Amino acid sequence: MTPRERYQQTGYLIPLDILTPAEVAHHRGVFDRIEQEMGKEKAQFGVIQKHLDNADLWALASHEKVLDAAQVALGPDVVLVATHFFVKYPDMTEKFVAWHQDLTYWGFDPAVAATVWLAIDDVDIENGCMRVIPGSQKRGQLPHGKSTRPGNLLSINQEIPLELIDESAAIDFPLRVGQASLHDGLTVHGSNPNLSRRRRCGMTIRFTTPEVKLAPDQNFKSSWAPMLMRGSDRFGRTKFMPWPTFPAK
Ligand SMILES: O=C(O)CCC(=O)C(=O)O
Repeated sequence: MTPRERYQQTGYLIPLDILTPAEVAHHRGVFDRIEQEMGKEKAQFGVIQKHLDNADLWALASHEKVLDAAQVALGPDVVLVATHFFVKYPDMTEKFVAWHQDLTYWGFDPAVAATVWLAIDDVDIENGCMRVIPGSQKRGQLPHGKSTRPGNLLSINQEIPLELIDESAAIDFPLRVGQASLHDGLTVHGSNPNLSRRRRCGMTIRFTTPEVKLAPDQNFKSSWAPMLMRGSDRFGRTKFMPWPTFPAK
């Protein structure tokens, strides 16, 4: 089975080796600096679209291997729309991510998207790595309500009603720093609290295709930043932003 066939069957691929050890060493301090400037409370869910003005985050969002992964999911023409960090700190043990499907509130037409989840720290069951329900993308869009459990990191506290999910089928997504997973925008996923003494940080890099008409995002309350990263646009539905430029270091 090809990686694309596996992705289409399961709704995900894991693990993908993205960063070399030298790249990991270079990027190790990048999020730490953002966290210091912003504070942990904000950094856990508030680092949104920073690849537009941070050269190091742009290097990650536009990394050749990240784009290769996006093409496995979406085909030759890929559009970067957003980046966002999910961070769970060891001293904030109630924080979790409720079961959800990314596309629910995105207003994409057609509903096509894929996310590369790049591990900024080592992530495992103990520190609350991501979990997915294999094959759940085939169920299409599921209803979402509000979680009654305190600590949901999702922006509008969304959650798929638990009676619609078979949690016993969930697969854990452990990764080493610099590795990534790839998941479909309709794959049901979430994550448990961080019960370790270690931070759990991941960068989501979100992609779609030029065919998709983008509505204003109802979720992050910030705009999509569509950029054509690979391939071409045969549809003319989206006004792409130019790639950001940064002064040479
Ligand atoms: O990092 C997590 O636990 C959840 C990530 C997530 O919901 C996403 O990548 O869409």
